Amino acid sequence: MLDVSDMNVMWGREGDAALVNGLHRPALAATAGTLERWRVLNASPSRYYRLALDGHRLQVIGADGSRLASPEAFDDLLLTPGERIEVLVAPAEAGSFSFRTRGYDRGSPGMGGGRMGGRSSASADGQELATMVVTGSATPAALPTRLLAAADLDAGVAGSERPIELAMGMGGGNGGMGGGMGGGGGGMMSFSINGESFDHERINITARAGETEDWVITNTSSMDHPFHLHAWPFRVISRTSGPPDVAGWKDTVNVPAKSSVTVRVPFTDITGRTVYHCHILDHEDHGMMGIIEVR
Ligand SMILES: [Cu+2]
Repeated sequence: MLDVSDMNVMWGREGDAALVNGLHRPALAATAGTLERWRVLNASPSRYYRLALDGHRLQVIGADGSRLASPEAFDDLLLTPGERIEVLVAPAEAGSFSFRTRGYDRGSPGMGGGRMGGRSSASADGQELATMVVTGSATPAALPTRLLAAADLDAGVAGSERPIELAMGMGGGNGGMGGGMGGGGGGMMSFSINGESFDHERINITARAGETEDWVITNTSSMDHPFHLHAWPFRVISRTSGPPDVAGWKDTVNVPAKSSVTVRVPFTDITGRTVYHCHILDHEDHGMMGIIEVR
């Protein structure tokens, strides 16, 4: 097992290099006049990517769990750990275009009474991930206009509201009953949801099959957390902070520092027991996770 400092766990480890399909800064061949369809997954354990492609807009056609009703154009897109997007790119002229990140500040643990190790929290600022190499010259290919019936994106009406509080702390506790320790270090880190750190023998939330709930996810900490719910996709209803959301069914949503996001979750189709958690793996592994049972 790697020896990891408490502060590295608080930040969430990012590693030294960002790879695309296992390669460092690969070239992606494309032809002018032909649509490119990219399915992008953020498989990094902690790293945030605010994605942009020089000279092109990203035409989003899908998010985590579904298509959109029609393509939505973005100049850049924030993709946090666990999130997926599907985009169309319409190259029109020959050249090399950088697929890159732009700066994004995901906050900092902001506590512990000391230096943060001199690290910038603006993850991968301005880093090139890959290059799209376009040959030929042509008018851009037409985009599809209709992808999914609007009714398929309807989350209905919520019958109740459930507060979900994401908290982390160092050296003081935040009410997390289990203390949030994952072993090692001897520190006093705590990671909790609704005041409880993960316990595999405790069901934290019981919901009723067939009902729809609004989850008001509040992040009390000074850094972002990507919240992930297994099994039951949701729609983002509103947020108090952060870039606009894509309009599709989601299973992971970024909750920026000191802000809240409301998502609507229909508990339909299946019953059973699974988990929800922060998708920064160091946070999840140290307790920012809970068990939900729908019955
Ligand atoms: Cu987290």
